Amino acid sequence: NESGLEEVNEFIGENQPSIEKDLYGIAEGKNVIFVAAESLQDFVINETLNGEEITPFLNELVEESYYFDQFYHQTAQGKSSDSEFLINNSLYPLARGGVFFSHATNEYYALPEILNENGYYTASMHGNNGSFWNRNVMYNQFGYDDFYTKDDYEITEENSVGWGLKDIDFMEQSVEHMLDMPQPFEVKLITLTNHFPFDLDEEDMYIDRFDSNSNTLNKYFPTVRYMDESIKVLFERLKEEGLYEDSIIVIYGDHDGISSNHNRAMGQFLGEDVTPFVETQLQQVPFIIHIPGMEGEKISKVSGQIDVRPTILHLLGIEVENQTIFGDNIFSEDYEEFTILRNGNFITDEIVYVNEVCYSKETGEPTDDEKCEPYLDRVHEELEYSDKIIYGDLLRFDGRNHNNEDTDESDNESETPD
Ligand code: GP9
Repeated sequence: NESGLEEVNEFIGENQPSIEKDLYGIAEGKNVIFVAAESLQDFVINETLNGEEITPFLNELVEESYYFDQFYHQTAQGKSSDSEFLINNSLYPLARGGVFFSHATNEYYALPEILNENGYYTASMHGNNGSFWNRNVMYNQFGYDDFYTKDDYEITEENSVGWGLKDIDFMEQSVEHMLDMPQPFEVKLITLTNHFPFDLDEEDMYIDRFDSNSNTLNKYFPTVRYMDESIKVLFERLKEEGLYEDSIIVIYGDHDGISSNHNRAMGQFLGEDVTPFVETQLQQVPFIIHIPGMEGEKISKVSGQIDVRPTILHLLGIEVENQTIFGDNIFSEDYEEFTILRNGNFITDEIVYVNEVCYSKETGEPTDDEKCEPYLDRVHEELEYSDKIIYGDLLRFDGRNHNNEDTDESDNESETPD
């Protein structure tokens, strides 16, 4: 009921996104191009395998972008779809199941809808079925103007691998579509090639596989390298078509690609045992904001996907009053380094709490429980309030949500990727 929303908003209280004047509105009116980097974890950035860079393009890019190197994914079983939920709503996904399936007809007040209200055309783009993760249903509630799916791309046997259209071809064809879009636009490019089981054609292998007892980890590096190349192609094509200068490009890793089943092999790559502490650090994914003409900077604040929306809206100079959200603008001086993972683990600038053990970040060793205790109630409450919004469909009382009836629903069979 309505009082449920009031209670949540009371809890959120002053936790409205804070303003840091320097960067406010710096990207006003620009196109926003999100790249959802499938399974991209942060440990590959600035790393080599057999002396070769794994992500040469991203390594260059982070030098001339805002690069958040302590940024965590906060997804659960809904994987890629959970990351979309977080980024568009600044709410937590559910602990079990996928909110894209269980609560796809709820009312939301999502980022595309806010951007629509501010004169943007919005679209999500994916070289696979529109029904994966029930996106074609959920997107109606997010307010996307259009959803480009495999029917909008030229897909052949030659330009496909694994799960569908190869990322380089996807980038090239997506830029073609962008040329027909009204500006400013917000698009989300959902990449695919770096998806388990990380299959790749020989001709696309820019680096060799790793050599360990995990075939999955071994194959991960060449597909990451391929995705890196596809992002380079995206930048080149945007420049060639004159779209680059008027766009900001926002790249985020959607979730981990290498699960704890591969800890031994991962330990071999990292040169250290994958303890629960290290495993939590491995949940870091890259978050890169590239604004043409700006130098950017490395920002080592602990942060997460829940912060993406307020951070981007801040750069665009779009203020939204009384938002029911749990993230904050990472650029702000008041930003609190306190990131909650969906399983209840959490990270601050000093500690990492994993499976009820409190670790010192400095040593990676267990430390006094007292250091973690002050946060425990907040973790519990924040996740619970976010769940209440979803279970109670509380945003229907917000009054600002308008369903978008135009999104393509022709492909209505829902599928999970697993
Ligand atoms: C499916 C793709 C992959 O369309 O986005 O989803 P994932 O398995 O990574 O959640």
